[in-house]
Amino acid sequence: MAHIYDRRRFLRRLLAGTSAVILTGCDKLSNSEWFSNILSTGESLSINAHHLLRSRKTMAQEFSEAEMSPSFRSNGTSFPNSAEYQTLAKNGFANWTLEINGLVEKPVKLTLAQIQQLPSRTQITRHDCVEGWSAIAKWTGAPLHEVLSLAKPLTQARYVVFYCADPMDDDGTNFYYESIDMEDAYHVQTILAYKLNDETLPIKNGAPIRLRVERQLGYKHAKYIMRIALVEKFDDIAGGKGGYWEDEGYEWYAGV
Ligand SMILES: Nc1nc2c(c(=O)[nH]1)N[C@H]1C(S)=C(S)[C@@H](COP(=O)(O)O)O[C@H]1N2
Ligand SMILES: [Mo]
Repeated sequence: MAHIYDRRRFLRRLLAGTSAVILTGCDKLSNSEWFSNILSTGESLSINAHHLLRSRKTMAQEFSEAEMSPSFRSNGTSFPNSAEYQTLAKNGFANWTLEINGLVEKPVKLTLAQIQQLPSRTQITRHDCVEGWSAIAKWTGAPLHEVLSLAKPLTQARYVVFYCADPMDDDGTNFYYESIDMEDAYHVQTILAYKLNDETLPIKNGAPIRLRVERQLGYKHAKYIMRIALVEKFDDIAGGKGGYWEDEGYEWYAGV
C-alpha cells in the first residue's frame, strides 16, 4: 500500500513539474515517449493514474489562420424556437444572463458583458460532427474555469451540465442539454465562446455563448447556453444519460 501511495506522490510531483511545459505546447519529448518512460519503470498503474497522466497533457490540435475553413456551417438548431430566446435575441442579448447554480457555494447570474470582461482565449481548432463533416475555425471566449470559479464549485461537484435555449420537441418542454466532467471543464481549451472567426458569434452557431470542449465530438459543444449547473450525478436530468443525444443513444464520452 505504502508503495503505491509513494508512487502516486511521485506521479503527482512529476505532473506538477511537467504540465507547464506541456500546456505551452513545447512538446520536444513526444507524448508517447514521455508516457512510455514512466510506464517502463516496471509497475502497472491504476486506470485513474493513466487517465490523469494522459488527460493532463492532451491538447487538441490547434491550427494556423491559413488552415481555417472558408466558412463554418450551422448544424442542429439554427434559431431556437422559444419566445424567451427570440425576445433576448431581438435585444442583442442585452437582457440575457448566464445562471450558474447547483453544487456551488455562491450561485451567480452573469451578463454577457461580465463574461467578456474575463480573461479570454482564442484557439483555431477542428470541429468534428458525427454526421460526417468537419471544419476548422477560430473561437474566442472565456475559459470555463474562470467562469465557474466565480460561483465557487463545491467538492462534491462531478459534472457540469449546460442547459440550452432550444426546445427539441413541438410542445417546447424538452430542451437541448449536455454535460462534461470536471477534468474537461478545467481543461485550458474549454471555453465559453462568444466569437467565431473574429466576429460576434452568430445565432446559427449558438449566440450569445456556446461551449467549445475541443477534445470532444460536435454534439458535446452546447449552443445557446442559458444555465450551467454543477451536479454529482445526472439521474434526475431529462433522460438521465447526461445529454440530449446521449438520451437518444449516443456515447456520453465523445472524446479522444
Ligand atoms: N443547443 C444546441 N447545441 C448544439 C446542437 C443543437 O442542435 N442545439 N447541435 C450540436 C451538434 S450535433 C453540432 S455538430 C454542433 C454544431 O455547431 P454549429 O451549429 O456551430 O456548426 O453543435 C452542437 N450543439
Ligand atoms: Mo454534430
